[in-house]
Amino acid sequence: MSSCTSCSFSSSLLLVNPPRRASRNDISRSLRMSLNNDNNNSNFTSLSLLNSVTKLLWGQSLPPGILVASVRTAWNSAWGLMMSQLAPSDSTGGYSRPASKFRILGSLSPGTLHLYVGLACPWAHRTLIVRALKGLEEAVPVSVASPGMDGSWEFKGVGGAHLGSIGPSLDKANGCRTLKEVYGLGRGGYDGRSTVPMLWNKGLKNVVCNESYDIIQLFNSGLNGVAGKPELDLSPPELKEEIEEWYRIIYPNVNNGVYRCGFAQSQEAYDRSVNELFCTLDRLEDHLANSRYLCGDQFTLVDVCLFTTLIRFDLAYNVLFKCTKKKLSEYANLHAYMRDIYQIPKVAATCNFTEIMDGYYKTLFPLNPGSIRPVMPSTSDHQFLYKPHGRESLSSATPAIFLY
Ligand SMILES: N[C@@H](CCC(=O)N[C@@H](CS)C(=O)NCC(=O)O)C(=O)O
Repeated sequence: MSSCTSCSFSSSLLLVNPPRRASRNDISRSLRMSLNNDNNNSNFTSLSLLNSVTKLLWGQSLPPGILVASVRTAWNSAWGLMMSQLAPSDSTGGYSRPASKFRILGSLSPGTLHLYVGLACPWAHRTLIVRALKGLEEAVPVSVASPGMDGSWEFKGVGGAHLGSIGPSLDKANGCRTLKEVYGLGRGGYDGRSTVPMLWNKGLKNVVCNESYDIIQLFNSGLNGVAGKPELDLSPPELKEEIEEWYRIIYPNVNNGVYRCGFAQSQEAYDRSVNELFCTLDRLEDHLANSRYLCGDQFTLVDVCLFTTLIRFDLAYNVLFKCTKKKLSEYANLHAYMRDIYQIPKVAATCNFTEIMDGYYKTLFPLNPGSIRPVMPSTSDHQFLYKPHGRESLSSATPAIFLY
């Protein structure tokens, strides 16, 4: 007979010992024991205290009604408080992403740049892809941060590469322990959000930019003097308008759209976001039936922006952000398009699935309090992503990305 976890949970709640009155000595002995047991692990102290008091007052467990009602009230209040600070919302409970503080203004001296990224982050992933495709690895060295327990970025240098992909590192430019410390080194200090990607000027010891869209434009055309592939243009003048048009669609509805689903703080806000996300995916699915990339035959910056969300979709957003209407693997054209991009030389090495899954399921604590990481879907597996995509036939000529 198979056992059902929900049944065993509720039956354990019903195992209530007959209550007995606890003496003052009982309570103080129990509290002392619980504190001694927890000396090495302060995280569990309050939980053990609660357990001890509960056992003395009610036996093995709290009456189920009191337990559920009190945990629900405490959890809802804590969740509301955390979400209001981590994921600011508008008056309808919809997620409202804070604007990036550091934008690129004017020209830069290339010899002094250093890039900070985190591998779970789709915005940072954009910069790693364009850096690799343009051959900027030597000109713009990179430090790879990992998520810390409190959700901020730290340099631990451990975690490792996944199937030959890039892995976490220490801070190679400033030797800092956290990204917050690096931001703080900048002129005038800084106490705001310390986000990745972040481009740092080593000579001036200053933050240059922390907006991914600015950074990928700079990498594409602003550093050609030091790029290994200066001829490759991922935003050619004749496609600029079309690229911007697509970006105006995919940024709010897909790139930020998945976050709007996951960070929604009301049913109404979630319903609106999930509807806009899937309507846009349906539209992209139709478009990609006859077009190899978003702007026809040419792979551009807007494909990079779409790719970094798609590659995380079934791994994280489908489950954790409740983007559940469909899996990406159910969209034949979008999934093949994603595989096509994954197979462009150097792109696969920028995708670290272990870091992506750990980053989302273990760090976004308010959305996954138990930190349990689900099993990876087989359609997101490296071998599956290398299967033939059959999209060459949609190109009338060899795309520029394969020429240089
Ligand atoms: N608009 C920014 C967004 C960057 C961003 O939100 N990065 C997240 C990781 S996915 C981050 O570093 N969050 C840390 C924090 O908010 O403290 C961009 O596109 O570069």
